[in-house]
Amino acid sequence: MLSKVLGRRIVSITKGGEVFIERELKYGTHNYHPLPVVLEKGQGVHVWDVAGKKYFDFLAAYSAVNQGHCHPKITQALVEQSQKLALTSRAFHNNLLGDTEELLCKTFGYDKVLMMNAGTEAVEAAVKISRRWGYEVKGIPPNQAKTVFCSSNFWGRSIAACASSDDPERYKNFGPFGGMNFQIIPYDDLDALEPALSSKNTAAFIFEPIQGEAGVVVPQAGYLKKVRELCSKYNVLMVADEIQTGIGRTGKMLACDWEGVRPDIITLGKSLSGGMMPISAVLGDNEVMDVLIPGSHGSTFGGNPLACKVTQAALEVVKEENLIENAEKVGEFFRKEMKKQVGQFISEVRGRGLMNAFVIRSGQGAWDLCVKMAKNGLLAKPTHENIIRFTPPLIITKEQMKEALEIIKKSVIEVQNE
Ligand code: IF1
Repeated sequence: MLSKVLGRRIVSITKGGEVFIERELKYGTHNYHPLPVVLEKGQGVHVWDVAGKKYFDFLAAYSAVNQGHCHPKITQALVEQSQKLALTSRAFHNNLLGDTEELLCKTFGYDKVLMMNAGTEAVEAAVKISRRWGYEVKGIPPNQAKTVFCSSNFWGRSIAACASSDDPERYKNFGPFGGMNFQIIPYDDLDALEPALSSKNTAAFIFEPIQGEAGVVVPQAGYLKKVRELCSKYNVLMVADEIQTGIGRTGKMLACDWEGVRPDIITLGKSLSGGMMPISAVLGDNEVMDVLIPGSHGSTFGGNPLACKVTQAALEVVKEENLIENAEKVGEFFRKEMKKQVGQFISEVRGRGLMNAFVIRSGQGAWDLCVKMAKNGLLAKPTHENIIRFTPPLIITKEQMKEALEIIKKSVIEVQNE
């Protein structure tokens, strides 16, 4: 069945999916261009569409579902706590917040944590904290603090996130952005880093240890170490956005662990809740985090009892099920197998742990391949015209990965023959 909404022809991969897609197009803003599948169920590494077709989920909600869909332990935490106490606001104490904060601090090795909701809010808070630290600890003159970001960064769609982006899709016609004093330097470029950090009003360098939206861009070996070195040398806060790379995704707890580097601030989100709800966090030591005093920051939902219980369960699952080791091992296997495919069609396979991508040599065709893979039972999403990202849940077994690789290989052959 084909139909048209606002001149757009709808072709659904999911049998009978058109009616759902049409309704979204009619009543929802058109701020996404999803693959035309309509999902209704998820379990572990799989999702099912409304017609009952089963797919491997190789997006895992942009790494929010590291623990797998509807993990029984996290689901149970959510259900039980939602029947007891979901939200108090921070106007009162609750019996779970302190425990959860302690767990987060001890797990990641920092003095203090700020719990928020969306990842964007965590990075936004890190910008505020580092600016205030700049004025009150470093001694930057009022309203002069500079924050340094990288080209092709992605941390959300708030006004500050748009202001720090060099991608017109993010900022076009959303201005003005004047007065933020954000500087954008090339990613993975040590020559650009030192001049930006040495300027005396620089408060923070905010970056992704592996860039996600940019296409799973892994910096050269030694980059993270050098960032640490230069941040320390010039008394600039090193802020690692680990919202996508953190919690085991790259085969270490944090991507910064690959170079044994400890940032001054880290931001976490996504799989901190195993995908159950938006939960994010900012972690740092007292000297930095103590700039927040009553009234300076907060949110209605941040640190709510439901989020606390879910966070505890989500982190326990990562540990109990050895997801970090599994990500490293199965990720290595994925890259080894995919690298055999490098040739006429695929030019490069890159990534760490289970955060991987391949590049299509011709510079286009990622969308068509994703449609083909979906038809063959595997969901992944292009980033740019020619890059496909593969980020399955970290619970994926080697056997499941073998099965998934067959689908990917078969789909690559099929699109080439069309
Ligand atoms: C969308 C990409 C992933 C993030 C990092 C902060 C945030 C994100 C490193 C903000 C969010 C998302 C959001 C999603 C698409 C997506 C994405 F394709 F854009 F690059 F994951 F790969 N820092 N990433 O990656 O977190 O507020 O969304 O919870 O469409 O916005 P959020």
